[in-house]
Formats: sequence, structure tokens, C-alpha cells
Amino acid sequence: MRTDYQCLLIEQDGGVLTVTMNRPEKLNAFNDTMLEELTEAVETAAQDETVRCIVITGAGRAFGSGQDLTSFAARTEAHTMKVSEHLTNYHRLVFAIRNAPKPVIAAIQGVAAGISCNIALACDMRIAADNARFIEAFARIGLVPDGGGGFFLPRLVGMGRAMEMSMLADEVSGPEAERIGLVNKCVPLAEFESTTKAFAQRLAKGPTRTYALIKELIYKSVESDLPTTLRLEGELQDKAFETVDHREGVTAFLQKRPTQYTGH
Ligand code: LHQ
Repeated sequence: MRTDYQCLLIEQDGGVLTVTMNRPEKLNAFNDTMLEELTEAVETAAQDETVRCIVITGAGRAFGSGQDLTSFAARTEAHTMKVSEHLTNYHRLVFAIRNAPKPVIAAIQGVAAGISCNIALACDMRIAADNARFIEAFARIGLVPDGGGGFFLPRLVGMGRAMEMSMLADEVSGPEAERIGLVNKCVPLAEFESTTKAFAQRLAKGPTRTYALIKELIYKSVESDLPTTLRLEGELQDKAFETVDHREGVTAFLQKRPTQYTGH
């Protein structure tokens, strides 16, 4: 993995790669460079067999404040590009996260607003600190949720709450986000780093190939019907049965010892 990014910090600890968005003076608002770098980092980590879990987080007091409005306003006023064209860059990031054959976790402390919030929702799981503030900020400036928000929000929290978050654009706190299923876990800020680390390390020591198959099963199922999903389940289980980690799991059980998954 390259580590010489302008707007990212990269750290690998065993199988866990932590990618930290690093524009703290702008609350990690996305400019073109940070978006391009984050996408490249996730795409590269997705291919790197030494990386078995990716954590996306933010430096300073925020996860992210959405699109950098200072740089974008100048561009839209000059009519140099349509917003939808710009959004395709975010879509590449969304697909990189969803298609990565390994778990991708968002670790959120402080504010996660606008498209930063929705990038967190694109991840497979989310851990929040109790100071987290989730804001679908778009309607505050007369916009619709983008970056996949219209897809992820109703699937995570249901139609009614998705509407409320999108229309009123009020803040949802970390504890409330846990209560409504927007995040998997909310912990006190003092425990945020250690909890994220333990969660990610546990995933990085899991049966990585099988996790990729689980991602495929779960994500395809929400856009599919029962017969199709059951067919897919069979296909994926055939593949899972062939993995080294499946054999290791059964052997460890029979030998009454902890598993040692290699991710193969
Ligand atoms: C910022 C930003 C920011 C620049 C804080 N940009 N500087 C996609 C594609 C195309 C077009 C448009 O949109 C999109 C999707 C989107 O993401 S739309 C939503 C964009 N984001 C927002 O509307 C949120 C704007 N920010 C805020 O409402 C507040 O800053 C929040 C609620 C995030 C945080 O509030 P505070 O904790 O009170 O912090 P602050 O407002 O004092 O911000 C600290 C600094 O960060 C400040 O700079 P300064 O020089 O005054 O210290 C802000 O100007 C800067 N900043 N967000 N998105």
C-alpha cells in the first residue's frame, strides 16, 4: 500500500488497514484530492491479500462534513460541470467499498454530515463514539441525499426515519443512531479507539473469503426475492465449502482448540 497521500493517513496493523481522512481544519470535507485518494486506497486495499479488514475514519473532531462547499461553490457558479458528473466520482468510492471482498468498517466520532454520512452508510458496519452527530445535511441547502443515501438510509432505518432524516436534516446522536440501527455499536468516546481496534482485529482474523461471500449474499438479497436468494445461497455455500478456512473451522472444533483462519 502506498502511504504518501496528501489528504489521507494510512496505517496497517496486522490485517487491519486504517484509512484516516485528514483535512481536520475543514472537518474532513471532501475535496477532489481526498475523494480520489480515498477511492484509490480502498480499491488497492481490496486487492491486497495482507489487508483483511479496512477501517475508514476521520482525523480531528469529525468523521467528515460532506462535500467541501468552498471549492464546489466556485465551480458550480462558473457552470464548469454538472453535479451528476461530479457524483460519479463518489459512486466509484461507493462501489469500491461494497465490492471489496473483505469487511469495510466506518469508525465515526464527531460530525458525519452530507455525503460523508452516506459514505459511512455505504460501509458494511459502523462503530460510533457517543459524541457522533449524523446529519443528512442536504435538505438544509436544498439538495437531495446523494452518495447512495437514498438507497442505504431506508434499508438501514426504515422509510419513516429515512424521510425524517432527509427532510428535516436534524442531527442524530451516536446513542440514537445505535437505537435505530444506523450504527452497529455506540461506545463512550474514551473507549472508541480500543473498541474499533478490537472489532476490526477480530474481523481481520476471520474467514475472509467467506466474509466476501457473506457480503455478496446479504447485499444481493435486499434487491432480490426468496427463490433467487436461496439459489444464490447454494452457489455461495458450495464456494465456502471449498475454502481452507472452512476445513480449519471444522478441524478446530473437533480438536477443541481456537480457530486459526488464514483468509483462504
Ligand atoms: C467546511 C464544511 C464543508 C467546507 C465545515 N465545506 N468547509 C455532493 C456533491 C456535489 C455538490 C454538493 O453536495 C454534495 C453532497 C454534500 O455533501 S452536501 C452537504 C455538504 N455539507 C454541509 O452542508 C455541511 C456544512 N457544514 C456544517 O453544517 C457544519 O460545519 C457542521 C454541522 C458539519 C459542523 O458544525 P460545527 O461543529 O459548528 O463546525 P463549524 O461549522 O465551525 O466548522 C468548522 C470549520 O470547518 C469551519 O471553518 P472555519 O474556517 O470557519 O473554522 C467550516 O467552515 C468548515 N467546514 N463543513 N462542507
